[in-house]
Parts: sequence; C-alpha cells; structure tokens
Amino acid sequence: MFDNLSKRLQDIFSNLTGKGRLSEADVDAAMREIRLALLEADVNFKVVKEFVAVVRERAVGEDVMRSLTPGQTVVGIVLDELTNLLGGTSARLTLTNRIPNVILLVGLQGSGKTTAAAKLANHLRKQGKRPLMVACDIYRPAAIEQLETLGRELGIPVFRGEGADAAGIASAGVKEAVSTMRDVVLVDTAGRLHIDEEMMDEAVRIKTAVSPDQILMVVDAMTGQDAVNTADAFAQRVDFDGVLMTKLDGDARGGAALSVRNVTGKPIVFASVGEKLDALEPFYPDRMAKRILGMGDVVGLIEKARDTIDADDAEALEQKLRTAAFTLDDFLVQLRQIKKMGGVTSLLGMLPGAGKLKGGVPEVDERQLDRVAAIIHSMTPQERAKPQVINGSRRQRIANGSGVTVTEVNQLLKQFAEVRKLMKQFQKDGGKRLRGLKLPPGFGQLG
Ligand SMILES: Nc1nc2c(ncn2[C@@H]2O[C@H](COP(=O)(O)OP(=O)(O)OP(=O)(O)O)[C@@H](O)[C@H]2O)c(=O)[nH]1
Ligand SMILES: [Mg+2]
Repeated sequence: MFDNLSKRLQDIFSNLTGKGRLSEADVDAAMREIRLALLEADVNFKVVKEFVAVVRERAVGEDVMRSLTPGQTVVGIVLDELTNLLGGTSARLTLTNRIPNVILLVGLQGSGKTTAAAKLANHLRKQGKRPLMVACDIYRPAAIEQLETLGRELGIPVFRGEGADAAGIASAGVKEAVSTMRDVVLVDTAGRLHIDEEMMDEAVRIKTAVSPDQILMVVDAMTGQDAVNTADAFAQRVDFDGVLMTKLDGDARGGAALSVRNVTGKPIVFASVGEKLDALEPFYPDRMAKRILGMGDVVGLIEKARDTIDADDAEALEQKLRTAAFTLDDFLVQLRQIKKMGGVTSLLGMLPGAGKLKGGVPEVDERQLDRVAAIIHSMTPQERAKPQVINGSRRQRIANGSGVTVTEVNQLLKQFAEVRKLMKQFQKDGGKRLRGLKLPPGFGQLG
C-alpha cells in the first residue's frame, strides 16, 4: 500500500534523524523532497502546497533547530499533519434509529460498488444487523446477477425489482425490507464511465425516493486524481456523507486517499483491501499515516488477531506456552491462524519498520505454510506430541507421506525445536530474544 511514497518519506526521514543538528537549509531541503514525493504519489497539487506550508510553519514555530532531536520532531509534525490530511479522527458509519436504515452506494464504473455492497452487508451482519441488498443497476443484467451471487455466497438476501426505473426499484427494495424485517438496506447503483448528468440525475432520483441515511461514494484508490475530481463533482451536485475507498491493497500511489478528504470535505469511512468479502475495514487516519511512515500498525495487527483468532484456541495456546507443553499440533493451529489473518506477507506489512526491509516486505511463499501443514499431517499423534521420537526412518516416512524431502522435514523439526526453546526463553526474559529468530525457510528473519 503506497509503497513508493512510503519508501520515499522514510528515506527522507532517515536522512533527517541521522543528523544531530539541523540547519534551516536541511529543513528546507526535506520540505522540497516531501513535496516531490507527494506530487509523485499523485496527491492534488493544492493539497501538497498546503501540507508543506503547514509542516514548515510548525517546524519553524516549534523551533526544530534547537530541539535535542530535531529529526524526530519533524517526523512527529509530518505524522500529525498526515493524519489530519487523512481526516484526523476516524469517521464512523453512523446508522440512525430509522428502520430500515438505507445506505446508498454510488461511484464510477468498476470502482467496486457491487462488491462493496456485499462487504458492507457482511460487516454489518457481524454487528448484529439484518441487511438486505437491493440491485438498482438496471442497465446490465450481469450486474444484478453479480450481486445475487455475492448474496448467495454470504447468505444475505438480494432484492431485484422489475422494470427500468432505478428509483422505483430502490423504493420497492425498502418496502421489501420492511415486510421481511430487515433493518439495513444497501442500495447498489449503476456506475458510469465518467460522471455525467444522467448519473447525477439518477442518484438524485434515488435519493429523493428513499432518503438514504448515508450516501457512500465508492472511490477506487488506483484511479488517483480523476477519482477525487469525480467525488468533488458529486459532492457539489448530489452530496454524500463519506468515502468508501477501494483497492487499497493494490499498488495505488496514494494520491486519491491523501487528497479526497481535503478536496471534497468528506471523510474516508471504510477501506477495502482485497477482493474477498471480509476485506473491508473501518478507516483510521492515524493508523494509516503511521503505516505510510513505516511506524507500523500495531493496533491494527492486534485487532486483526483478535478478530480472527478463536478466543478459546488463543487461551489454550497461552496455557500451553506457560507449561511449555507446546506440540507440533499447536504449531499447526498457529499456522492456520496466520493463514486466516491474511497470510504472513500481509502481517509483516503491518509491523513497524517493515517498509525499511531491504526490497520491501518479503513476498512470503504462502504455499510454504501448506507444505509445513502437510509435513505435520503426515506424523502420528505421538510424533506430533513428542517430536524427539522422530528418528531417521520416521523422517523418511514422513517425507514420503507429505511429498517433501527429508531435508525439509529436518528443517521443520529444527525450527520447531527453536521455537520451543524460544518460548521457554520468552517466559524468562519477556521476549528480548525474539530478535534474530529464524523463521521457516522463505519466511525471512525477525530483528
Ligand atoms: N484488489 C481489489 N479488488 C477490488 C476491491 N474492490 C473491488 N475490487 C474488484 O474490482 C472489480 C470491480 O468491482 P465491482 O464491485 O464489480 O465494481 P462496480 O463499481 O460495481 O462496477 P460497475 O457495476 O460496473 O460500475 C471486481 O473485480 C472486484 O473484485 C478491492 O478492495 N481490492
Ligand atoms: Mg456494480
């Protein structure tokens, strides 16, 4: 996510923090570089100008030159202002007491409206809501089918109306929600290639017909300033409440995400980070700013773990760690949880300093997890509980059973022994030894 921008900014900062003292010329040079980095990331030029001016002013005001850690002070100011740029405090989707609540999704063609409707329905259902999705993209039958497929996948109902009047279908959808006891209605609309009168008119008609509690503009992060201009035009004419920014998992440069708030005055409410139906997260400006600056999103990481890891499993695991009764079976459980959390690569990306790793976050071969799982599956229960019994002939048998070489089995056992040792150590010294831990082949190294 925003890899280039992130790397540029981190380089600028390591230059700054590497210096004991800063001259005014140093600060000026850094500002110029920040300006360039932002422009190259396709951030709106007015936004860039304003941003750099504010950072410079604060840097002068806070007397950076005389502070003991001038570089750090500048980094702190940039972090603050980047957070502000992204919206300051996080904006939440606010539902009202009305039943059903109506959420209208609008946006350009291919921005991700239909998948966003499904992701949002899934998200709301996790919070105890009973959503209904309404297919108002009347121009393409395939679009309605797409929503129906997603609905089936999630087990969430989809209303498809009759006729060629999107506003009429939206109203009928709301009535359907009332009669089927659904408390949130998500209205998926048709996208256009460009923003045009027709599209705006239709949005206005739907808006008038169902008076949505929230209108979310779906903005594709990959499309940069075009997307921001569209959102702005839409804000002027139809108005909306917040942005649902999609495709933040791709190699978007960051321009759209960093400009949209400032240009339209509307906050980013959700971030979509993948094609899967659970790849939707509330948007937190401070965490995003920290990630861009390579400070890691530790809170996000913990939340992700809390969300995906089975609480019982986690507790049992902790218990075992305490008694050092950690077996290969437990190891397997851990691997599965890592997979559930989106794989090692996505987790590494959230760690502080990950952006500074040479060559970026290592692309971990996720198939490696499957291989390790296969090896463990080929062991008998006794072997899993007591790996010390695994002698040469057993190793060969396990290798044959899982379709790997004996060397790979050896590697896994060695690595497991290290993890076990480390866990004992971990209880003694609180994790100082975690640095330098060798991960399985292809997983890189910590610390
Ligand atoms: N990688 C990634 N792909 C996404 C994301 N959101 C949507 N997509 C993909 O983008 C494509 C378009 O998504 P749709 O939901 O069909 O977009 P739409 O706005 O409904 O498109 P129209 O109905 O044609 O206007 C699909 O292939 C989605 O899987 C995301 O956050 N990340
Ligand atoms: Mg669609």
